[in-house]
Amino acid sequence: MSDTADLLFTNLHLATMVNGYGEIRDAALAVKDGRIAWLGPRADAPPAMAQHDCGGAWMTPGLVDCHTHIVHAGNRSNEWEARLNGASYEDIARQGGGIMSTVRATREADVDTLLAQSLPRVARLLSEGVTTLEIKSGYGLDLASEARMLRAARQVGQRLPVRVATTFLGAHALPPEFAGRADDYVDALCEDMLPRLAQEGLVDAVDAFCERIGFSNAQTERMFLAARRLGLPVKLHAEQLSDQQGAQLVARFGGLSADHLEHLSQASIDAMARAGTVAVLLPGAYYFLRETVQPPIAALREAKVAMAVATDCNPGTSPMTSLLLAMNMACTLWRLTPQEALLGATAHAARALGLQEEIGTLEVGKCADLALWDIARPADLAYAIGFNPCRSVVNGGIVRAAHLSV
Ligand code: DI6
Ligand code: FE
Repeated sequence: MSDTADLLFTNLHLATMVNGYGEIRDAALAVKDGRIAWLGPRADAPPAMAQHDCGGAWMTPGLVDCHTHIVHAGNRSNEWEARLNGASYEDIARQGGGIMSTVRATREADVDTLLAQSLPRVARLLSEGVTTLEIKSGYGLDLASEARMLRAARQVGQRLPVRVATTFLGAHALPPEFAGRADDYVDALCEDMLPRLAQEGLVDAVDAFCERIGFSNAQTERMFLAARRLGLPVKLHAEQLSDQQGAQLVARFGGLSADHLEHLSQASIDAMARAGTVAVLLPGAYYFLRETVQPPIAALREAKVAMAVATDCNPGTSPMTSLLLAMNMACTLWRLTPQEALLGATAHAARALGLQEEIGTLEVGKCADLALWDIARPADLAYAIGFNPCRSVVNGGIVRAAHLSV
């Protein structure tokens, strides 16, 4: 076996995302067997079977959207419009609206219908250089419907050039058949649904919605214990609407991430820092809900908690399929630096999925999941609003056009 690389990307600048941007100008990057085999100054490039002239583009790690509910059926623009025309929350709830309308639509959808509705959203994300995508269940809320969501999520990764990490979010809302019996529902999740779905290989991580209107800390802890019994990592929707100290709970379990975090306390920040739990920031939901309490960015930065940025793509609170826009919002609304935003969509997002050994930075040995951009400098990725400078994308060493038709 020769040491000659399969493919050499030349005439480009690298943002390796190791120690900040980790810029290497006038660089080259070699791929062998789908992995990064070498990177450095163009003048030192090794021989390769083929060359790809990048025309002076910038290359970053492929982007990672580490928090989405992108597989679901139906949409809630009707409710959104009704509210903007003066309907109250109660009016909408009385007409069966809100999260339960998505649950009804998702329960009625077979896997092909879920895919038909979800693939265009995913394709939109992938056109912006996303190469890894987390997809949560949580709009089925019964075994068969949660299984369909997770099977559809796995199929997204077979139908489109993207690595998919699945998360079981059965503890997202209380299904109507368990009204008034939340503990019985959590029993069903822990003892029946999660073990079966994990057995089928459908679950990479376990999440819950820990909130006054969601699940209690005690119920969340039972989910985490069930996950631990199955050897699955945990993450948590925490401190989105109020401080429940959910982030401390997920940190105590060595969780991958705590997500949302607008109402995060200093004690929880300290617990996350000690545990290495990533703070996943979701500015789309903050924007769409017109929230006013910002996550404590300066304190997270001070405590050296890794911050990720994701779309939270969902029909109720963040109907968003642009990770670049989420990065812009994190900078504009919350004062992340453009470098933090890009780390948040690459290296730190990979950590939030436990995939930091495989993806998230440009380093020898990592998977060759890459994005090429027609930009002047890395900050341009968070700067522009509604502009997509992605020139092409590389999945495991295979080059594809940025735009995909599904
Ligand atoms: N937090 C949210 O913002 C979404 N889920 C969650 O746990 C809302 C989901 C929806 O309204 O459909
Ligand atoms: Fe979410």
